[in-house]
Amino acid sequence: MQRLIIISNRLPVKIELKDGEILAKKSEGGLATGLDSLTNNYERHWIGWPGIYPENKSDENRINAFLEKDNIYPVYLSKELIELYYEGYCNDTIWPLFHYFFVYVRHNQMYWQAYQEANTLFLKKALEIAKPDDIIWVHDYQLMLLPGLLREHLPESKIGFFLHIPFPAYELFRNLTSRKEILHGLLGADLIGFHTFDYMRHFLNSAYRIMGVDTKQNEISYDNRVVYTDTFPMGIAFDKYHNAFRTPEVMKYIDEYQTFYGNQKIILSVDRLDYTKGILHRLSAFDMLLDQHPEYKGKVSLLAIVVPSRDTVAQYKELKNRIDEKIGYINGKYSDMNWVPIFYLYRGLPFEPLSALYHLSDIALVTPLRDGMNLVAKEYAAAKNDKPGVLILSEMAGAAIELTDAIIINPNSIEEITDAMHTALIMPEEEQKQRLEKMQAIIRRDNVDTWASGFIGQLQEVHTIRSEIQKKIFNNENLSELKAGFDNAESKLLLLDYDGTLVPLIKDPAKAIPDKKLMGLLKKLTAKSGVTLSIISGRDYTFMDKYFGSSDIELIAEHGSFYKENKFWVKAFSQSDDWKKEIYPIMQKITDKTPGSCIEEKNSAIVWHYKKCDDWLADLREHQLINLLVSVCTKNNLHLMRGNKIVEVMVSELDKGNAAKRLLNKKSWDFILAMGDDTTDENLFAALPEHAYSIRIGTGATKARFNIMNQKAALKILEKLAE
Ligand code: GDG
Repeated sequence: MQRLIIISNRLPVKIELKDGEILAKKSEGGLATGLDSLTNNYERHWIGWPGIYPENKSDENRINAFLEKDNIYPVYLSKELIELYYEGYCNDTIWPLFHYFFVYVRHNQMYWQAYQEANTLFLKKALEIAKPDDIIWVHDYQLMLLPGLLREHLPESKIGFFLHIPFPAYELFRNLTSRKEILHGLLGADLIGFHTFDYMRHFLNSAYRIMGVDTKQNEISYDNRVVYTDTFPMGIAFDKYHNAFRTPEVMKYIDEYQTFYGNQKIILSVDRLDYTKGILHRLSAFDMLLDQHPEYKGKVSLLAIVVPSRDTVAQYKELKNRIDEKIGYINGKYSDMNWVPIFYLYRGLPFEPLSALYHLSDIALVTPLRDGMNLVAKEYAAAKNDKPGVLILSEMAGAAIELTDAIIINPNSIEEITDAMHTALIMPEEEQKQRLEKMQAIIRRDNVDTWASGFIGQLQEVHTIRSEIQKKIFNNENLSELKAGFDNAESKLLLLDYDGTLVPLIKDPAKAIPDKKLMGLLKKLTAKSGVTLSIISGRDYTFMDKYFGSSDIELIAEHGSFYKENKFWVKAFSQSDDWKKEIYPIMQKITDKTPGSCIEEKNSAIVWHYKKCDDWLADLREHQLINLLVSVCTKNNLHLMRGNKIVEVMVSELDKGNAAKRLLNKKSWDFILAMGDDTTDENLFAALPEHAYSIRIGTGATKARFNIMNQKAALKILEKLAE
């Protein structure tokens, strides 16, 4: 069975030692539930921190043996490391930054060192457990360096990463001093998952701007690999929450609470103690509701459950004090002998009483200032059955993208939250039911099982694509075969592209001129007996003539519009230049609006270059330019082409394939090799006979027989032939 290794900061169990005895407390978290559903198809293993500091090796060994039965492998972290790595870098730097609480962010070199150290400890454990064919799925912001570390040691492995919290906008993320290292770490994965499209967009933008990587839709080319990103909104175990009210344990609580609250309307609020959850804003809104609508006094109560969390961190302690104070203030202001406005629990509740409260509450008030997803919102909507209710949901929670039938509010506006509570309190039951039905259909379909299997399924697919690419990668065996074929052949034709093949692609094409080493290599090759070497380029013939005019190389310029024969350049097309008068002003207009872009005019083409431009702006202008050009090109029978950071309009009779035919048909060649890196080279590859070698530089989809990783590798092949 395929092995699946989950790595998360916390294990799905918390270990305690009581009088020498090992106690394991199972966590009910969404992640553990979602992964349970995969156990039919995968052998699940789990690596993480067990939440305990064993005092000696023998305790460690006993805990290890106890957990290993369930394929669970603990990573032990010292108290000091937890302080600096978890409470420090994770919760004092990353958490506030990624949730847009910029003023709370603390940059501390010791935190960062501890974060690296902790990630390395997780790596060590993973290397003990993982086998080459395993799927490795790393979770969340505590382990963002781990995919990169794993990739160094297990280059061929299937590695996925899922971020449970938001990924912030570039303008915020760029402030992180270790931003490059974090991005490098994440880019070690094959697939990076986010809850929403916005988080993914922010990540792609940061990767592009900070690492200068090429991004194409949801793909990133990095380190000779393609990294995929996608959205997987996390769901819940729908049936568990939907059917809970039928179980005797939950029924017992429902009866108990119903008797206690009577006809009172209950507004429920459940969160971990966290400044991101907007608890204080929510309390202010409830204060305003009672102030503006005194008719609710004695009839409506807020039940605030705050689950203790991170309360050793200063900001959390302060938040706790302010919540206590505010609740005291509101209760003091409005309470009478028979009624309390706010019931306040500073503790977590077991599943059964919580489900009973979901079932009974008239409103759930879920108003985080920022939240990756928020599962409480989904749980409340799922738990509703015969008794309806209204979900008030912050637009800043990932869940708001899916649950559009909630009352969506801006959590910063006390007035909006207040109005929403009033709207919910007077909403007809029929409307409540309709809204719930629509939300339940979504939560039932996109549940936690589909989330987990969707991610793993896509990771497998991505890996299959990678293996397909890998199969086409030109390897040493292919090189030996190529060399033998070349040496044994009598007549040999080499068809070589220029930019991106013989010279690297650089921002300023004028500077991409052949150096001495390249000229020496080409000379050596052309001097070999039986060799015809041709450079087929998109460059104009003046450039080609300047650098290669005096050599024995067969020159083809402007994608085949001109070729050199018997020392003279021959024009290979019949169209007049009239079309240029229409095309040029269109390109000029777009160039004027796009700093860094420029126009290149050739004899048979006009090219708009945008290599030096900002990607986002270039993308916009490219679309605008193509829209403007399409009808003019059709009318004038011109070819409109998108190349590598260029848009080119050219006379339509020509392409590199047609151009090569003149040489291909000259004689029956024993050996043919064609190499190129751009879309224009695809026509060349398609025109070759079956026995020819064709190699595409880069990992893009191609008609060529092989791919090679980069331009340097292309030169190495030519050097081998020249030996
Ligand atoms: C992170 C992201 C993202 C809470 N109180 C009790 C209790 N809970 C359970 C809820 C829910 C879970 O805890 C909380 O999940 P959230 O999604 O609301 O928030 P985070 O813990 O901050 O989780 C978040 C999530 O990861 C998943 O990707 O949605 O945005 O911040 O399941 O039911 N459970 C019980 N008693 C409680 O008192 N039994």
